[in-house]
Amino acid sequence: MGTQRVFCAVASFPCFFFLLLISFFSCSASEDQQVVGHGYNLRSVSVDPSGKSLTAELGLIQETSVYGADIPKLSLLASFETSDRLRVRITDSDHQRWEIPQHIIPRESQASLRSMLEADQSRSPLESHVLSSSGSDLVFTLHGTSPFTFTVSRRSTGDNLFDTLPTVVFKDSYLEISSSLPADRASIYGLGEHTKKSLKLVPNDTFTLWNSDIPTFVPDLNLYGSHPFYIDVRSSSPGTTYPPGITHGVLLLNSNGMDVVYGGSYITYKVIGGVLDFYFFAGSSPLSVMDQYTELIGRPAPMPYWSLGFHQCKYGYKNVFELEDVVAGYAEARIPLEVMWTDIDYMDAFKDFTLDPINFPADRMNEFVDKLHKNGQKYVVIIDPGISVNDTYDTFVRGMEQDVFLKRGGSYYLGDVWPGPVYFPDFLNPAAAEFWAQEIGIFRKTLPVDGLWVDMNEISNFITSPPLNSLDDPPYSINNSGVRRPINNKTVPASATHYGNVSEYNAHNLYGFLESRATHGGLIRSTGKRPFVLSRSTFVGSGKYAAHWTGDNGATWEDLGYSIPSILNSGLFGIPMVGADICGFGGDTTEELCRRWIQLGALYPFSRDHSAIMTSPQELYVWDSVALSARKVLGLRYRLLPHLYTLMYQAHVKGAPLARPVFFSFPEDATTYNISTQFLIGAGVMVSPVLKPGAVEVDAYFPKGKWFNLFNYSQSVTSNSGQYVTLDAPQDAINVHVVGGSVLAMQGEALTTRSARQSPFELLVVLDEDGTATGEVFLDDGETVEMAGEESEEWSLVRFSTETEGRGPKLRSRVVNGAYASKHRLVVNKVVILGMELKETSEVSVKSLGAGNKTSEVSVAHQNNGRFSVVEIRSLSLLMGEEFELQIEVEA
Ligand code: MIG
Repeated sequence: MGTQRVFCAVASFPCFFFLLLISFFSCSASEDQQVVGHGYNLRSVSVDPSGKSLTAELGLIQETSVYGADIPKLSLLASFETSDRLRVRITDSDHQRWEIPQHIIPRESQASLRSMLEADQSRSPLESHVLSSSGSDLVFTLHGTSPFTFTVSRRSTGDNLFDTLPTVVFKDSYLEISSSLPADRASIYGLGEHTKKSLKLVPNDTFTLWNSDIPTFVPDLNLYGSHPFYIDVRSSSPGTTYPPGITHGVLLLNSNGMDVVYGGSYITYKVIGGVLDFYFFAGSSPLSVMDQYTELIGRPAPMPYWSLGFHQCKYGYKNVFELEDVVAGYAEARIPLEVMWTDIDYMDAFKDFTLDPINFPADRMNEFVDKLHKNGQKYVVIIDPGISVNDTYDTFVRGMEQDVFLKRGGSYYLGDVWPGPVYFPDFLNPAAAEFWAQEIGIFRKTLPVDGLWVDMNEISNFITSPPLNSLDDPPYSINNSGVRRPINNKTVPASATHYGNVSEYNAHNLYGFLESRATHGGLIRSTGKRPFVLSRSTFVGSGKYAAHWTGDNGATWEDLGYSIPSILNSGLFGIPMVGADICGFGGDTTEELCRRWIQLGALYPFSRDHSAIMTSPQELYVWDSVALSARKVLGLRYRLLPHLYTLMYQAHVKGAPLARPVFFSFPEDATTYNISTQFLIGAGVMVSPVLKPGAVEVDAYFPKGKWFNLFNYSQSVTSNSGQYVTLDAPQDAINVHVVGGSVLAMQGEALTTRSARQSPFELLVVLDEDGTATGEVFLDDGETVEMAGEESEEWSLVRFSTETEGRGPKLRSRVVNGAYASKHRLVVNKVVILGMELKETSEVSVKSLGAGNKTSEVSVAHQNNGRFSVVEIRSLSLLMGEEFELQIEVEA
């Protein structure tokens, strides 16, 4: 193992690649045996008098011969937890099984289930049973008695959303359930984490969920996170009148390893433990599914304002001087750099919470971080879960004293990662979270880092330990690594035991979540501020605590393209703060690829350049042409910061992703369901990047609306019913368009978010065909732990709307909370209106009503043969915290 680690340390990328190749040749996939269960019959049903829940007893019809003994009696509970959320849970009637602890995803307890059933033995089986709560569009129906099936259907359309097959299998280590799907009308998204070329799932694919340190540059394999969640966007069925785009969500809340087979006309879950605990989210729009989903799993964490700035990282920065050089390189090139990062290189022998005394000495590092802070910049470092087993290492000694490490067979489990032999903190143990918070606190006294990056938390392990018991070798092999590799491969073995006697077998997929939570909590305790945690491994609900990056991509054009489905998926999983390593992690990038990548990456929610050790430099100033694009597109990003931050607020309060699939705003346009190469920022800004070498044009789809180029406000496309347009995309440009109907809050361009925030606001009002537009801005200090929390009044939310009647558009603001804006006297000094149709000779004047404004100077610029005009109103001084109206008057 030692030699392999040395090899990895020298060149991590080739190492992954090499190991992967080896594995393809040395293992062959075992047959995917199709179990056809005989199902269960319905023995009794009872409906709660409230009509909100139904329980049923199920009995095994006939044993099947593989994967162990069948469980004879099952209990089913269907309940409306809210009017938009239906839960269907099936488990063993007689024995308690592993379920995700309440402290991870708090939810309604099922303790009363058995007593309800036991209390009434007199019920007889029914032919069919329906649960439909008057407030809900979802209907649950039990069908048949032997075997039973169930459907979840939509009342308003009569559409079957989930329609189970009679072949349910329920064994100790193997559960299987299938639903048929309307192959021609269901568009499915989600089920991650995987690298896929297409955002929409393509039929006849198996989605394996088992957190693994497998690089992102290999498509289709199970990656770092597990999210057994999908959304299903339905096209209209022939003969019905309801519109396309009606969307629902389905979560199987289960942390065990699984294969999910999507066959187009069916979906099959093959799960190696836990219970069948389904949640159906009624939608009916993609955004309302996200609201309902994150209401259950937890709202995305607010991120500090600074984290929306640009980040630079590299594995292999050798010393503090190199860090200083990189920071200076950005300043000289006048490219925004908000956050400098350091990978494992800074540590003393790869020990967490230490500094290499030679290359990253504490005094010099403090000077460095201090200088960053004075300049409005931040510093983030990596930590790995494995704690070096070393009696002279204080963190290890304290961890031993506090007994926080993961065990196996009665002693601590010994893994092997960068520092060599390690123990892993068992984050299911509250004492481990406490230990972690303490260590973060102690380390931050040595060096006041602003955020933490938690890597390798799948858990990645350089060794595969031999099996100890049956947990290490379950009867059904999920398709780990695409070759049904053992679940113990390069991770902590399944037979390891966590706090509370929970097996790693059950908790494996939760580790990254738990480490993120502990790190988030530790940072709050140490800084008193809103934390920034970046985690590689994730699970359902990780967005509550962490941002995510897509892991080890390659510096290739394919990987540039994959980044779009990957970031959009993370948004669907409730982790909207996400990005891919800009310019590519593994291998040497090229000038052209890096240029196209920063054009796209400057518009990722989380925008960070990162690369592997030994790769050629790819900081944005390395090539002049890359620097030029960086200044241009990061310039737009920084001007859009108030808008991005408002999107963060919308993510936090209702789960809306920052980066969204195009169909999120245009669900009634079925062409958008297939788009994987464009995306939206928020509701109305569309990004159409170049993803191919040599290309200077891009074919972009424009859903219905008036679209304006956001860089120069030229009117680009009026799309009456949705159309493809070939756009110019010269080497230095990316196409970003804003659609009519939007009001965007913007500020000035700057090199840091701190100085951008000191500039006055500008409102960009983009009129739709009816002359209307809406938008909002959320403001606070960007670092208070809670966003718009109950104990603080120090925030603002202002809504804008424009209507056009008579002589011209009228823009008005509605202040939901003006406290923060008023206290800081935030001012709008410019309003730009796009989409008015003026003659060359038209005279435009402005009347302002309400707050604060005295004089204003109006200028009108005409573009596109005078058909669409850019009306710019300057020298305003409208107070953001008070309501105002601006009436634009046009004299023909
Ligand atoms: O074994 O810390 O995905 O971003 O640079 C590799 C070194 C460990 C993997 C992360 C990557 C990081 C690298 N890490």
